[in-house]
This record gives sequence, C-alpha cells and structure tokens, in this order.
Amino acid sequence: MGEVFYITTPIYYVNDVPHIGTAYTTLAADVIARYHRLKGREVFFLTGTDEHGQKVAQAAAERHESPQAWADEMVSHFKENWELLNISNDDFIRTTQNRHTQVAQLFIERLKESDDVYLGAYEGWYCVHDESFLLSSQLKEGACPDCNRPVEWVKEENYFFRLSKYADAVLKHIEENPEFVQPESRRNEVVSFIRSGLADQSISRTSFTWGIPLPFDARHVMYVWFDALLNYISAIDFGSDSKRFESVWPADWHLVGKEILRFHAVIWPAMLMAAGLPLPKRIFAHGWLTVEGQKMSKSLGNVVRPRDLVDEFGVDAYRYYFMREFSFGVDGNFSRRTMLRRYNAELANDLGNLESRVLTMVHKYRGGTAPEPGVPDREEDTLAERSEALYRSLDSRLADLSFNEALTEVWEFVHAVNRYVDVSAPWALAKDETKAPELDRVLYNSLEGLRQIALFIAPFMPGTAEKIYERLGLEAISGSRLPDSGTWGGLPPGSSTTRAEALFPRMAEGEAEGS
Ligand code: ME8
Repeated sequence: MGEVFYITTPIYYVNDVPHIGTAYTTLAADVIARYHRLKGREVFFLTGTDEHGQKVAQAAAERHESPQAWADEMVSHFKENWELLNISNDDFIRTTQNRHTQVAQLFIERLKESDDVYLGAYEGWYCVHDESFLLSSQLKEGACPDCNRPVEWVKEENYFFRLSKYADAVLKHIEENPEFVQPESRRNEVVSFIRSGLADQSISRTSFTWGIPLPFDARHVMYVWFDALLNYISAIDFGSDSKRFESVWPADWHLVGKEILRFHAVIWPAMLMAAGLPLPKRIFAHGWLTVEGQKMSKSLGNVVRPRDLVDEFGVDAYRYYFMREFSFGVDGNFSRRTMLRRYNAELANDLGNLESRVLTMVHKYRGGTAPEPGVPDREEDTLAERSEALYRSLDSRLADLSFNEALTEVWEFVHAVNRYVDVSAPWALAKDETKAPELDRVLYNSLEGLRQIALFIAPFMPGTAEKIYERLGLEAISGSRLPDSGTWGGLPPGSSTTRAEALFPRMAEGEAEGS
C-alpha cells in the first residue's frame, strides 16, 4: 500500500486569488515533491480548489454571478499563479468536478449505512468566513475566536457525523504516533482540544444550496469541510479504482496552515476510521505569514500577490526567499527589505558571483572546456566529503520539513566552494606554465562544485539549477537521480561550458518598492 509518495496542500477557497500565504504552502509541497522525484520516488503531488459553501456562494452573489461561473473564473487565477511559481503539481482537484462529487456522495452514503451519520437538529453559531460551527463558549466577545468576524445563529435540521465515537481512537493514534501531527507544539494543542470533549459534528446544511446534495436526502447539501477533506481521496480514485487508490493512499504528508489543523488532525482521521481506511502518515501545520508586521487583509490593502514579487525578483528568488527566511512551523513576517537583502547577499553575491567567476576562468584559461580532474589534494577531498555529508543532511532536514535549515547548509557549501576558489587562486596558477596540471584540477573541481550546488538547489530553484547544468554543458537536471548523480566527479572532462548573463543581477538597495 502507498508505494507512491503522496503530498497534498489544502484546497483553497475560490473567494479570493492566491497571495503569498496560499502560495507558501503550495511552494513548500512543491519543494518536497521535487526532492522525492530527484531521489527516484514516484510522486503524486496534489493541490486544488474548494469551491462549495456559503462563503463562495456569497462571494459569487456579491458579483451577481453563479457560484460555478465565479469558481471557473477564479480557478484560472490559481492555475496561472502555480505556473508562475513553477509548481509541479501532478493533478489539480476541483470539488465541483464529477469525480469528486461522486466520491463524496459514496463516502457519506457508506457512513449513513454504518450509522455513523444520523439526522439531528443543530442550533448554534456559524462563522461563514471559516465555515465552522461554534459553541457559545468558544466565542470571543461574541465573535469568531479565529478570525474575529461576526457569527450567525443557525437553527436547522442537520445530519451529524458521530465524531464523539472516534474521539478516543483518534487521541490514542496521535499519542502513539508522534510523527502524525507536527510540529509538537501544535500536536499538544490538538490533544488538549480532543481531551476537552468532542461533540458530534454537523455535516449538512439546508439554508442554502451551493454544495453536494446528500444522496439520501436531497434537501440537504454537504457541509463544505466534510466535502473538502474528501478531495484527498477523490483525486486518487477512491471507490472506482482500488488498485490506484491503494498504490497512493495513505498520504505521506498533508501540509496545512495552523488554523485548519483541527479539521485535518481530528475530523479527517475520524472520518477515515469510520470508513475503515488507513490514516495519513503525517500532517504538518505551518505558521502564518504577516506582511511588514501586519496581518494580510483586503481592508488594510496590504495583500501581497506572488506576481508582484516575481516581476521584481524573479521566480527562483521568490522560491528561495520564502523557503530560506522562515521556519516552517512558526509564524513569520514578510518584508521587502529582508527579501532584497537576501537577494543581493546570497543570490547575486554568493551564488551568482561564484558561477560567473568560475565559468569566466574556464573560458579564459581553457577555452570553455572542462579540464581533467587530476589527482585530488586535501582541499578537493574536503569539498567532496562536505558535499557527500550534505546529501545525507538534506535527507533528514527535508524529512522534517526544515526548509530554512536545509538551505542554510546548502549555502555553507556555496561558501565552501567560494573559499576553495579563493585559496586555490587559479588566476595565480595561470601565470605559471608549470602549474598547468594544478590549474586543470582547480578549474575542474570548481566546476564540479557548481554542479553539486545545482543538484542541491534543484528542488528549491529548479530554473536556476537547470541553467547551471546547461552552462556546464550537461543534460537536463530533471533526468538526474540521487544519490548516483551526486557522486563527486560526475562532470565529464571535456564538457563544453558557456558563459551567459548573470543568474541574479544585483539590485540597487532601495530599488525594491517600500524598502
Ligand atoms: O482553509 N500565511 O482554504 P483557504 C501562511 N478551503 N499560510 C496561509 C496564509 C498566511 N497568511 N493565508 C492562507 C481553506 N494560508 C479550506 C481548506 S483543505 C481540505 C480545505 C494558507 O483558502 C494555509 O495553507 O482559506 C492555509 O491553511 C490555507 O492557505 C487556507 O486556505
């Protein structure tokens, strides 16, 4: 079961176009998906859109559009943004697709048959923005405790899911499997939430119609969260192709923002248990990003869109910054100033200058042809060992989703290659004909250092990695497999290298708007 490495993002509501927050989860999932592909795993990377529910219906109504037409329009923005950010998702699920609605209906039908779904009456508060049912005791000064927006009173006949029946089993699973809910601080919150007592969950609505009709009672539409969580199995053909489903499920990772962890770590496992399905292996709740110290909001007018930054810095600088600057499990603050600073220091300077000076010297001293490696000396052995150790370290960093630490270590290697070039001083060797073999060795190993860097950064900055490979005269990096391609000395001598424009042209400080 589950031979395929399966990673998911939340499916995003179509009431808004993507911003740097939504893009953050998608980008993190992309890096992990690319890393595992490079390691030779078969990967299924899923993202998509959550199109039902009151919030989307309201957003469409405000524009005098049908919810479906509105969703169709918004989906194109999501797809465009993911293309812009070079996101390599293998599928894009929309909850209005037939393949999804069929699975959702089949699933709820089964739970109804096993008496895990029953008809009751709901009376309580509802937050339309978060699409969540709330108890009076959960309200904060009469408003939603999570988003502070006003809540509405709902009094309806609803179908309920027997969540309470599974509370102990879910708690036991969380406690016995420390990797299941990460990071630990968030796991503790989930544990106390379950311990405080779980009521059965309302899973249908009758006061509006924009949702999946219940197959056994067409007056009701499915509660949007019940529908949405099922995307993770509808996209892999649950109920219609068991061979495919079993080769992909359970998910290796569900990546979510911290505000929706409860749905994923409590309700979702209970739903799966009720259906007799295995639970996902790991769920990670990452922190929230603010902008220049403030929560992003349309009313404040401070929402940052990926396009704004990609136009200015380029896609790989965008990917680098968001993965390097923040620690995935905690909140972070986006600021143009820090982005610009990192761009100039780490991309233009550390990486860009290294690439350009190595290729320039190979051009100047060896007509652009990669020389013979010669016999390695202590300096070369040290570099080779460092690079080998870095492969091992990246495995464990990325297994923990420690993106920023992974990139910090990759940059220590970039510094090491820079230092190697400095201490070996090829420009001095070039002045002495008798030092030609030494010069060959230094140039070769500098090129090989660049090749290793390209492999290390490939999941994070795929475009830059390909450019470096191309300039080294190599085949596309996407055809490479680790660990084999990572063996030191993989660059064939005689390879024909090319110099080209700067990878990351330096930007004047103050050039970026708002810095
Ligand atoms: O919750 N910082 O969709 P959604 C970091 N449809 N991440 C952020 C962020 C921020 N400021 N803002 C949003 C939903 N995110 C449901 C999910 S899943 C079965 C259904 C990211 O459009 C983060 O991943 O409100 C968060 O969980 C997600 O966007 C919420 O997207």
